[in-house]
Amino acid sequence: MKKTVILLAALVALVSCGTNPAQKTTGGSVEVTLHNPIISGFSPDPSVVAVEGDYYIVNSTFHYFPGVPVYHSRDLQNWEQIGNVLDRPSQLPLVESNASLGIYAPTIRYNEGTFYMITTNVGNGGNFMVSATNPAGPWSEPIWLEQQGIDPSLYFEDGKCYMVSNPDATITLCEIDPVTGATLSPGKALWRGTGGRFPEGPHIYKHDGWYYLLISEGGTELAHKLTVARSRNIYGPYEANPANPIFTHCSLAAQESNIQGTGHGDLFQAADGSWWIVFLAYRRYGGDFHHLGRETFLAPVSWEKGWPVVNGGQPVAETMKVRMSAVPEAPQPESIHYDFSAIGPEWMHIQHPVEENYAAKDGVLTLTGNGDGFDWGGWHPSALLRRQKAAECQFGTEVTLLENGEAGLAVYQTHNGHMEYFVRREGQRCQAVLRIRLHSILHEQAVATIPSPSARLDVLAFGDHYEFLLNGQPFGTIDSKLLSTEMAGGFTGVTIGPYCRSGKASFKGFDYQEQ
Ligand code: 6LW
Repeated sequence: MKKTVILLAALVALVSCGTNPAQKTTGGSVEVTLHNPIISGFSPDPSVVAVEGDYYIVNSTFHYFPGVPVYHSRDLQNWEQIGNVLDRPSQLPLVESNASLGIYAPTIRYNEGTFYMITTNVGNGGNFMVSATNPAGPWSEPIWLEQQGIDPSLYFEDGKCYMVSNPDATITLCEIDPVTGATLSPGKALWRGTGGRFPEGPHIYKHDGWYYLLISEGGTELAHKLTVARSRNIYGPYEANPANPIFTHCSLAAQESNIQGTGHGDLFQAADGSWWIVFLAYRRYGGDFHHLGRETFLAPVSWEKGWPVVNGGQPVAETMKVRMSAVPEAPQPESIHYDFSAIGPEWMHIQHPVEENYAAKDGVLTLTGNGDGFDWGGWHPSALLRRQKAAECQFGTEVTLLENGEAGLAVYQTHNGHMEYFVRREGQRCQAVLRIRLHSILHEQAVATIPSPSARLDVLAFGDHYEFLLNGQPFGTIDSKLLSTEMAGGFTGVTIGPYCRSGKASFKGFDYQEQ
């Protein structure tokens, strides 16, 4: 009788465990809810490395300084920015760089105690790599590499270091010296993909005695996809997976998804032996438009008949059930008041900052303008910009013009598409202005005379539009599609923050709150 009761209790426990929607346990792994993107906002071209339960992701940054953020996680869901790889001008020349030039896709790898990051600086030197013992930095000075093409990646094996990139739209491999960067073997053409345009983003992995070559094709827009080939020899010949593409949202199954442009991935094995991929995708708002940029997503990978399968062959979603060895904490919306006592690694500039134009003291940021705004040729605006990481959020500041000039908040996508919400002071005349630049159009959407050169400027961001508040009162509205990549171009995403184009201005902190 006693035995029956125990058995029954065990059965009830098992059944209730099995039906708990939040968490199911089998064979040492739990079913959890994964929230995508894992790194939101402008976070394209992710590459990942796993080192004993610590995971690091890097992203491309184009004309921004510092460049190539490094994010750390231990649970694959929550990622904290621990630094930037390229945080000194000597590592990152950005002469005349813009949102389509500069730092393209980086790769991060680890070998025998050293981290390596390899990438392309388009327009300022081409392919280079840097190294560090701590991924938070400092990273070395750049070593410039001979083999060109974009999206270089590294693969280490038996004391050798191989580099792949895509010169002449052909994935090409050579051996290099990781210390000097010297080329040690002639470039060997490996694969041109399955016929999609822009074969790029190559990575080499070894699994079960095969070398796998993962690439992206189709371009970084709607037709983006991941394809794979394999060989017993790193130099080839590579045979394409008959089931290519192994992942794309350019499909019937995913045509209604708000997540599109999936591609540019990097495979990795977690500490528990499970396989995953990080990749980029964008989320659409207000139709076929995206303004937050390409973001970093995660999906599980299985191996079937010797080939990697992403997410069981299914499209990904913003929340999805996956199996992990532990339940990660649900990510929390960010809510932060910056008093500028410290400038964290998330703050960026367009090209290199002119240091003497920035000062922070007692919770007040003071910016001095040098005439540069966000149009073409305004290469060094006095501006502190961070990623808008949520479609629905709110940000604001209190600005005071200390001299004649223009200063306020920037909502910046590219030199061709940006908004400024600012105070203009000209002698006794002070105005609040909401202005948008879209290619050849420069439009002042709202202008109001204000009694003093101070104003509280707040922006409420919704998926498809922005609303602007002047001293707490509605001031204007602008569609976010006008700042979308489809309209404004570039490879980036919206960044926001205080700026001063001319004169001198003080900012009483900066608030950023996600919904
Ligand atoms: C990047 C290329 C790509 O280097 O876009 O989506 C380019 N993939 O791989 C710029 O991000």
